Amino acid sequence: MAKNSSCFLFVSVALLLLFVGPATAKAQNAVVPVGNVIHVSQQQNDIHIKTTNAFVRIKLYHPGIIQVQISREDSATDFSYAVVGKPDTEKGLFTMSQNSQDIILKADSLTMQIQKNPFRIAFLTTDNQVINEDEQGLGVSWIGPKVTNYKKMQPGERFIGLGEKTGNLDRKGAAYTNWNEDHFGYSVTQDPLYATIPFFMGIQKGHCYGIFLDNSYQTDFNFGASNDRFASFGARGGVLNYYFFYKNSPAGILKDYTWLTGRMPMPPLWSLGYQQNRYSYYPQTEVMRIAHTLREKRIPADGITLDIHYMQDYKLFTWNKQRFPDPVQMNEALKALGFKTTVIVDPGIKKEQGYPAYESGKKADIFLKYNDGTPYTAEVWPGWCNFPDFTSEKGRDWWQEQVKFFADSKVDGIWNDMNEISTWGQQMPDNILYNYDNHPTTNMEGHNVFGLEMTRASYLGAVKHMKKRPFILTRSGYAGLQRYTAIWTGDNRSEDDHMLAGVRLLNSLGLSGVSFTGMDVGGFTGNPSTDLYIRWMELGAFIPYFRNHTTFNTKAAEPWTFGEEALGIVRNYINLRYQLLPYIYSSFYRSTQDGMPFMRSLAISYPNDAKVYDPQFQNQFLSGPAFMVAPVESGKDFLKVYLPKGQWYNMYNDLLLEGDTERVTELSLQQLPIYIKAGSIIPMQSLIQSTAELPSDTLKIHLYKGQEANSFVYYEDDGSSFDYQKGDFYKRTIRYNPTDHTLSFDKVEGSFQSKFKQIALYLHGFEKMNTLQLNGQSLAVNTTEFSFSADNAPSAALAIANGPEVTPGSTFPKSTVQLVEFPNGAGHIALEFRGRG
Ligand code: MIG
Repeated sequence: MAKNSSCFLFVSVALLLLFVGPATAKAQNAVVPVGNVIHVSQQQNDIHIKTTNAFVRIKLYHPGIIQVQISREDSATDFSYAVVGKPDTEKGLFTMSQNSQDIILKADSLTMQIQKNPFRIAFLTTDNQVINEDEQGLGVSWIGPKVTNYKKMQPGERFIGLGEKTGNLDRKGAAYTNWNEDHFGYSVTQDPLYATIPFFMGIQKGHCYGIFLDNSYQTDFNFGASNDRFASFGARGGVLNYYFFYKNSPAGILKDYTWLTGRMPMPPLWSLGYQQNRYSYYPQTEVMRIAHTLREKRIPADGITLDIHYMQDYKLFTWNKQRFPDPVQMNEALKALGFKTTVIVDPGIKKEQGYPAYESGKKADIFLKYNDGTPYTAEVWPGWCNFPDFTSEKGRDWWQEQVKFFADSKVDGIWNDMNEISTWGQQMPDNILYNYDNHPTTNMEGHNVFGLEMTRASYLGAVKHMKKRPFILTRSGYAGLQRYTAIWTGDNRSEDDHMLAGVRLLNSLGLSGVSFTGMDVGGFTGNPSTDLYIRWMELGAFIPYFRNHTTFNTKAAEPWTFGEEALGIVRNYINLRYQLLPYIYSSFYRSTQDGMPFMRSLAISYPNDAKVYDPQFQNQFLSGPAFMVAPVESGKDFLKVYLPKGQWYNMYNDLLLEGDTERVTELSLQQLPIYIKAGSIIPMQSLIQSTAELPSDTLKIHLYKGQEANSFVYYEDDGSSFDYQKGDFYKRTIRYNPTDHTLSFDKVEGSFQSKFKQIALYLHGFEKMNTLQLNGQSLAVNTTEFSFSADNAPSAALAIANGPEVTPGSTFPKSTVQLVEFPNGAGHIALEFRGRG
C-alpha cells in the first residue's frame, strides 16, 4: 500500500515536470491553483493527498490542533524554530471516510470536510457549523514560489493577534507583512515592525479559532483589506505550513498555541520590578548617581540598564575602561543597593584584526556568508561587522561562550537589540546563506528567525554562566520567542497615540503567546509633556515589563525630572506595583502554565462583546485577572470607559459599578481609571524598595465581594533559581465562594517555605459582619485602614475611601473565613476588616 502510493507519487511528479517544465516562463506569471484531489492515503494520524498541482499532508497533531502542509513538491517538513510540542502518536485521533465529493475527518472537537474538486478545506464544529473554510473560488494557489491560502470572510468575522502589529484590536480591513525591520521613531501605522509572529485568532458567530502559519519567509496576511471576499495568509516561499486551533475561547486557543510553541519560564522576580533605562548611562559615577537618587527619593526600582556606550568603541564583549574602570565593583555596588544590571548586545562583531571576539568568531567559522563563501559584512555601530549565524549550532555555541563575559562582569540581564538584523542601509541581501540547523537556506528564509535564535543563544549562555534565571530582552523575534525572552516594542515616540498604540502592541503580543512584553514608557524619541509622562508611567505600573527609557538627545526622563507633583504621582504607582508583586508574580506563573498573558486584551475574556473592539474602548485591558485599566491620553478631563458584563469596583473608592455599561468618568491626573473585577482575590505585600528587600511577613489578601465564585492560584518561589522546576515552590489555590461566604485556601503544593507567616484579609464591598471565623473559631476584627497610597502621596490620591458603611466592631453575616494554615501550618493569621474607608 505504502509502496504503491510512493510509486504513484513518483510518477505524478514526473508527469508534473513534463507538463510544467516547458512552460516555466509562463508559469512564473500564472496563478497555479492547488487543483483537484487525485489520491488520498492515510498513515496513522496523517492524511496524504495528491492534488493536480500539489502535495498535501494533514496531521491530527494534538486534540484541537490540526497541521496542514501544502506544497508544490512533496516537501512536507517537520523542522521548525517555533514548534516544540510533539505530535500525538496515539492512533485513532480521528476517523476518515470519503465519497466521490468529499473526504471527511472527524476528531473529538471538530470535523474537517475536504472537498475534492477542487481541493478545499472546511473546518466545522461537530454539529457541522462552519468555523473556517477555504474560499470556494480561490482556495490555495501559487504565483511563482509565493503561496497563498484564501479563506472565506465570514459575516461579522473579527481577527485579533498577529503579534507586534500596529492598527486596531480587530484587524478586519487591514493587511500585514512579516519581515523583521528596524524603524527608528516609527509611525503608529508602520508595518512591518521588528518581530514576526504569524499567528492570529478569528472570531465569528461565537466560534473562535486560531491559525499559525509556521513559515519564516516573508509572510503576508490580509483580513479583508481592499477586498470584500477573503481573509488570506501566504508566504513568499517554502511550504504553506499552518496549524489550525479550535477550542472556542481565546484562552483555550492560547493554551494550545503555547503548548505548540512553548511557554515562558518563570522570570527572575527582579525583572518584574521597575527598570531605569537611558541611552546611555555613563560613566560609572553617573550610573551610581541614578541608583542612589532612586533610593534617596524612595522610588522603588530593581534594574538599571546600560546601553551601547558601556562598550569600547561599541565592540561587543568589551567594557570601555575610561567610563567603567571597574565594572565588577560597580555591579556589586549596584547589587548592594538592590539593583541588577542589564546590558545591551547587538549581533554585529566588528571586523578588526586582533579583536578577540572577531578573531575567535572567524576561527570558529560562525559568521554568515554570501553564496560565494565570503562573510557578509555590513555597517552598524562599531563600523564594518560580521554577524554570527545563530541558526547554526556552532554559531549559538560560540555566542553562549561569549556571554560568559557578562556573567564574569556580574551582569544579570541581556538586552538583544538590532537583531532584525538592523544595519546601516537596512537592506540585507537575499543571497546570504544560513545553516538553518542543517537545512541550508538563504536570507529569504533565515532572516525572520535570526533574532529568535540570537535570544536562544543569549538565554542558554546566560543560564549556563550566570547559573540562575537571567533576564533576556529582545527587539526582534519569531513565534515561540516567549521560551527565551521578553520583548519590547522598540523606538516609539513620546506622543499620546504612541502610548495607546503601545498598549495595543502589547495586547496583541499577549494574544500571540507572549506574556512578558514592554514598551519604552515615556517614549523613546522626543520629549513627553509632563501630563503624558505621568499618564504613561501610571500605565507602566500595570504592564508586564516596566521600563522607562529615552534616547540620547532628549530631556532626561527619570521620575524626578518632571517636577515634584509628577514625582509624587509616579512614585505612588511604582509603590503600588511593588505592593502588588505577589499578585503579579502569581499571574506570571499562570503564563508559564497555560500561556495566559499578564496583560490581556478584553477580547480574551469577552470575545463576543462588540464593545471591546470599539475603537473608543479597544485600549482597555486587564492587568492580570483583577485590574481593568483604561489608558488615558494627556490633557483629558473626561474619559468614556466601558465596563464589560459583571460587576466592577472603582479602585480608588470601592464604589460598586454594574457592568455592561459605558460610563463617563471625570479624570484627575493622580488617578488612572482602574476598575477591579468583583470577586477578585488580590495578594499584596508591604512596600519594599526593591525585590532584594524582604517585605513584612504578612501577606495582604484583598477580597472584592462578587456574585460568582472565583479562585486565584497563589505562587511563590525563591525568585531567582531554577529550583522551582524541581518542586521547590509554594503554591496554593485561594477560593472565594459567595454562596456560603467563605474564602478557603487549598493545601499547599511544593517544598518552598513562604516568606509570609501571616495573612491580613481586606474585605471590599461587604456590608455587615456578624461572625468572622477561622476554621470554625471566631476572630476579632479590626478596622485598620488600607490605602494604595504610601508615603509622600499627594493629597491621598490613591487612598481607597468611601466604601460601604459598616459599624466598626460589628460582624459579618453568616460568614466563615476559612483559612488553612499559612504557610504550611506555621504562623498566626490576622484578619483585618476595613470598615468604612
Ligand atoms: O540604533 O542602543 O531600540 O532602545 O537605546 C539605535 C541604542 C540602537 C535601538 C534601540 C534603543 C537603544 C538604541 N538602539
